[in-house]
Amino acid sequence: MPTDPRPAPAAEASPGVSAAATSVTADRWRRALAGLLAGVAGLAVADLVQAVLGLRAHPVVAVGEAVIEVTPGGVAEFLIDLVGRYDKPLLVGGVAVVVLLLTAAAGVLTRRSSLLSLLLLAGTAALGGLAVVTRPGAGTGDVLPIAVGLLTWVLALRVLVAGLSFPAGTAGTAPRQPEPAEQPTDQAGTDRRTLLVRVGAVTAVAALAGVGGRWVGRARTTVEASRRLLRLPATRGRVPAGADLTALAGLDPEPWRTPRDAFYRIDTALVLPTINPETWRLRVHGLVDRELEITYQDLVTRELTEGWVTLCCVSNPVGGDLIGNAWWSGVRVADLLAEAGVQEGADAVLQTSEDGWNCATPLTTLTDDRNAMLAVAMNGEPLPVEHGFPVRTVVPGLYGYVSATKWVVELEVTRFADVEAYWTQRGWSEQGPVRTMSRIDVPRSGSELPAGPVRVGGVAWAQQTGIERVEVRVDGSDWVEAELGAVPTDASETDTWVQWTAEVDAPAGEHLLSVRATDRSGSTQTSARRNVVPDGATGWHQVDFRTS
Ligand SMILES: Nc1nc2c(c(=O)[nH]1)N[C@H]1C(S)=C(S)[C@@H](COP(=O)(O)O)O[C@H]1N2
Ligand SMILES: [Mo]
Repeated sequence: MPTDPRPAPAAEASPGVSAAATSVTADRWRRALAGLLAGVAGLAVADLVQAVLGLRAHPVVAVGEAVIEVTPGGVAEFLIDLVGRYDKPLLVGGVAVVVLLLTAAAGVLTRRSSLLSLLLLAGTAALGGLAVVTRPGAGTGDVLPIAVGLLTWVLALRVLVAGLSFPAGTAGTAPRQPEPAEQPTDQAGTDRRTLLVRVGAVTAVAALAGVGGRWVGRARTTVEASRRLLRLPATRGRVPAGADLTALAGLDPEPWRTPRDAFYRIDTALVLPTINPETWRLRVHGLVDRELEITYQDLVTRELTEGWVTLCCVSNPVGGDLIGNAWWSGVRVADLLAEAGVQEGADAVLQTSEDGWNCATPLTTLTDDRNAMLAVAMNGEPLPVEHGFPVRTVVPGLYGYVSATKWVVELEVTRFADVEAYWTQRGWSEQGPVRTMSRIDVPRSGSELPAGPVRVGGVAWAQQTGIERVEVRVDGSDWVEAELGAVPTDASETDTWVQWTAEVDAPAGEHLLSVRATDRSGSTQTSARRNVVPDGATGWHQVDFRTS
C-alpha cells in the first residue's frame, strides 16, 4: 500500500500544494532578509576594519569611484547634472543598495545550493576588490576590509539560514517525523527562540561594528583640528570700494566675494582627501635641473603673494553657478619653477593630486607675471578641506580642470605631446582659457514684477583680459549699456568678475532679458549657443519675466 513516495495523503494534496507554495514564497523572503542582514553586517564590519587601519575609503566608496572612472565623460556630466549636488551620496548609496540586493539574492540562493550562494558573495567581493586595488595609491592592505567583510557575509548568512531551517518547515527539507501531539508547539517555540537569538547576534555585530567604525573614524579626523589650529600669515583681503553692488537699489545678486558655503565645488573625490600638513610634500620634478621636495613649513615661510581670483568651471552652463570669487594667498609657482630650473623644450606642467586626479597646465601660464600660485589660504583662512587643504593651485585665466589642482602633491615639468590628463582623456580640450561670459542674477527667471522701470543686475567675467562693457536688452529693443562695479586696483584687476547693473523699461507683459559682455580685447560674446564640451559654453544668458 504505501508505494506513494509523497509524504502527504492524497486527500490533502490540493490544500497541501497551495500551503507549500505559500511557504516556499515565505521561505524565499526569509532567506532574502537573512541575506540582507548578513550584507549589512558585512558592510559594517568592513567599515570598522577600514577605520581601524586608517584606510582612505570604504570598499563601497571605492566601487563608486571606479564607476565614475569607467563612465564616459559625457554620461558622467549628464548624470551629475541630473542629480546635482547629491551625485556623491546618491552614487555611494546606489552602490550600497546594489551590494545589499546581491547579498539578499545570495540568501535566496541558499535554497538551491549553498555553493552558488557562496560564489555570488565571493564574486561581489571580488568586484569590490578589483575596484579597491585600482584606486590610485592602493596597496594590498586595502583589500582587508573586503576580505573581512566577505567572511562576515558568509558566516552571518550561514548562522541565519541554519536558524531558519527549523521553524520554516520548508520544502526541500525532509518532513518531520510525526511526533507526540504536544511536541511540535514546543519544538516551534525553541526554534523561534534560536532564530531570534541568531538574528539578534548578527544585528548586534552589525551595530557594534557600525558604531565602532564611526567612533574610530571620528578620532581620525584630526586633520580638521590641525587645520583650525594653523595660523598663517595670510590676510582676508578687502573688497575693493565700489565692487560690490549688492546693496544697490534692492538688487540681490551674489555678493562680490563668494562666501565659503556658496563657493561651488567640483571634483572626482567621493571621500575628501585628509592630508596632514605635517606630512604633506610637494615634489617638483621632470624636465628640471634640480628636483625639489617642499614641505608645508617650507611653503608657508616663503613670501606669500595674495590676490583676488574668480575661479570658474568649464562645465558651467550659460547662466550657471559653477563660479566663485575669492581672495587667495599662496606662493608663486613661477618662483618654485625658477628654483628647480625648467629645461629647454618643456611646455606643460602635469599636476597631480593626492587622490590621483591630474591636469596639464601650460607652462607659460605658470611662469608669466599673472599670479599663478600654490594657494594655502582662501579668504584669509587655511584652505577648506573641500577646496584642497592643505595646498591647491590657482591659475588666473584658466578653467579649473586644466589648472586648479586641489590637494596637489606633484608638479612634473613636461611636454603636452607626452602626457594626457584626466579630463583631456575624456574628450575635453587640452587648453582651457576662460571664455568671456556674463550672467543675469536679477531678476530670476519667471519673476513677476510691477510694470515700468526694472532694476536688473548680475556678473560678467573675462579673466586675464578684463571686462570692457556689459549690455542688456529687453526683448528686441536696443542694447543698453550697464553700469559696472569696480575691480581691484592691483595686478588682479582683470582676474575677477565684475558686477553690473542697469535699469530697463518693461511695460506690462511677458519679457525676455538678454545680456552680453565685451572684453578689453574688443571681442563681444557671440549669441551662438554652444555646449560646455569641449572648452566651455558660449551664448547669451537670457531670463524671462512678467510685469503687470
Ligand atoms: N584633486 C582635484 N582637483 C581638482 C579637481 C578634481 O577633480 N580633483 N577638479 C578641478 C575642477 S574641474 C575645478 S572646476 C576646480 C573646482 O575647484 P573648487 O571645488 O574649489 O571650486 O577644481 C579642480 N581641481
Ligand atoms: Mo571644472
